[in-house]
Amino acid sequence: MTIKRFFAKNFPEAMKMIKKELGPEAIILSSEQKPTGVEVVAAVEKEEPQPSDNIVTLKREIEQLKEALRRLGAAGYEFNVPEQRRRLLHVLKKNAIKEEFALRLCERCKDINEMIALLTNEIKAEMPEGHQKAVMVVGPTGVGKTTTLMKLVARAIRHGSTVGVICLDSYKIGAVDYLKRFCQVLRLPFRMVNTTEALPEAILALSSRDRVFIDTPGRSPSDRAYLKAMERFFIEFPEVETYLLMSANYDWRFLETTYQHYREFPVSCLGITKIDEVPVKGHIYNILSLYQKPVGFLTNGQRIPHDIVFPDSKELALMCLGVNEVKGGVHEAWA
Ligand SMILES: Nc1nc2c(ncn2[C@@H]2O[C@H](COP(=O)(O)OP(=O)(O)O)[C@@H](O)[C@H]2O)c(=O)[nH]1
Ligand SMILES: [Mg+2]
Repeated sequence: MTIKRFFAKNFPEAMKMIKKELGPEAIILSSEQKPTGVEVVAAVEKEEPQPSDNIVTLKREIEQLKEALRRLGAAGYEFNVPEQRRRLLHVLKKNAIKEEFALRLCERCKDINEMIALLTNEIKAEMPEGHQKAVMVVGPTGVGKTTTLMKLVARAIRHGSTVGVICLDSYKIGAVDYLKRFCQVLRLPFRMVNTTEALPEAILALSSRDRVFIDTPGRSPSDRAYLKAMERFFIEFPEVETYLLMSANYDWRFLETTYQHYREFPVSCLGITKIDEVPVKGHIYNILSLYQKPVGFLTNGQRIPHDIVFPDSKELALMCLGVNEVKGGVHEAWA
């Protein structure tokens, strides 16, 4: 409905204006005599133009096209993958293997057995223990360095080695105390150092031990000064083995950021922590594809010394694919 107010000298003139502007169907809603003339409010019911059937059909088709494009986008490159490999791709993605890695893997295999063989070959599992006397555990804050170090110390003792412990982590008071008590109970020599520069001396002081484990600060990977000091240490003291810890529950963006910070470190192996906290294990593949380093061990819980495992390449491949191998070579998740 259109409503409009008109002013005219008299009523007949107002009606003329109304008819001209609103047409013959206009109705008068009110009129009022004013000192200078008359004020009339008139209205007309104007029909909204209805879209023709063709336009309705066209609109619907456009919506359908938009939806098809949206789905095409969401499915990514999958449309280029031959039918028989789509299932492989779906399972890789379901297990959280990053899409670009999943596609590259699917291009190279046509069934699950080939995929297991490929991953087994690609994933290097290697625990470089015993090659060097000193082992340093590095990684982002809260990744599990101190906890893992205690698990590794307990294991070394079980294997008959004499062990010393150095702590460079003076920032997390509680965590240091815990490590200190752990060493007291096991009667292990324990040294606390506040700077990277003091590390070589502390390592030398423990040179009578078979193995020396070094815990490092829980600092943010964006702490450039700390990272630079560590890089200098590695240049001056190259005979230290470095285990870089990454948590299985890190998202890809965080992994990429940490990679920028730790890639200058001479990493001997990766330790992937908190695999008990993720429902699927493809993250392991993502982490090692990024770092291109062997996996030394996985940690799967908070219990010291129990929750640490040393899987081989095939076990890691099966884990990443979410496959349980059962008798006769049938793979449960794929049966
Ligand atoms: N669920 C789970 N928690 C872990 C694991 N490893 C360490 N944690 C926990 O993660 C938290 C941080 O560990 P901490 O060793 O202090 O990390 P740091 O800051 O890197 O030394 C603690 O609560 C640990 O008990 C693991 O494999 N699984
Ligand atoms: Mg710590």
